[in-house]
Amino acid sequence: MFHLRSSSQRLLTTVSSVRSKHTLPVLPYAYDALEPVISAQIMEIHHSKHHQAYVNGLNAAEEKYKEAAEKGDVRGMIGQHDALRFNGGGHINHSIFWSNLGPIHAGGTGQEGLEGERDVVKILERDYGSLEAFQKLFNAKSAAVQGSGWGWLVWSPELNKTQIITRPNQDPLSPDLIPLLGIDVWEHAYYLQYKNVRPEYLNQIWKVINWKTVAKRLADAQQLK
Ligand code: MN3
Repeated sequence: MFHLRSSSQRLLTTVSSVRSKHTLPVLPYAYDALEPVISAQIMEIHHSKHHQAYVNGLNAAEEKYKEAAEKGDVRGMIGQHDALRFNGGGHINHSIFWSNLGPIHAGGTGQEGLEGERDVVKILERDYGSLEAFQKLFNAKSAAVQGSGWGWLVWSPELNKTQIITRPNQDPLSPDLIPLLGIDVWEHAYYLQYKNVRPEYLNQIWKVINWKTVAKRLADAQQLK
């Protein structure tokens, strides 16, 4: 009886830890689908190596955090915070990034895709004056990120407007901001193709922004009010 109990408990623990493991999301398009803006080589390495590493790191950090918590080891728990921030942020950020991109010819991307999303256009014109002014400011802020980081268009429920903000490294957005569009400005996102010219990567990437996903995020965010 004791053995049965303990093995079924062990099984439950195993099942729950398997269930909580994070996994690499499947891309909704092929690695070469964003060419010529982002090469297949960049996409494959970025998704299957870099993002996978964040997923693995997050799972490992969660496991260590859980072990420390079970032992009541508060210092051990605190010791995992940097790894959780980096790998957890990396997993969250990249998952949003992939969904924000789409093939040029699939519809919904680029300038045409943006102009087709009237609610997004209305908000961007209200908050920045014009679409051109929005993209110019977004690119300038994102190009100016020192080292590695992200550029974001977010919805602030508190201010009832959008904001363009940048985050260093893999720092996730603060929980009071809702991400609408994120662009990875780590060198691994563009270096094999654009070398050191981050501004050109930023000029080109608008051609593969999937505005349908931005519009959906904006609509969901505004419903939270
Ligand atoms: Mn990246």
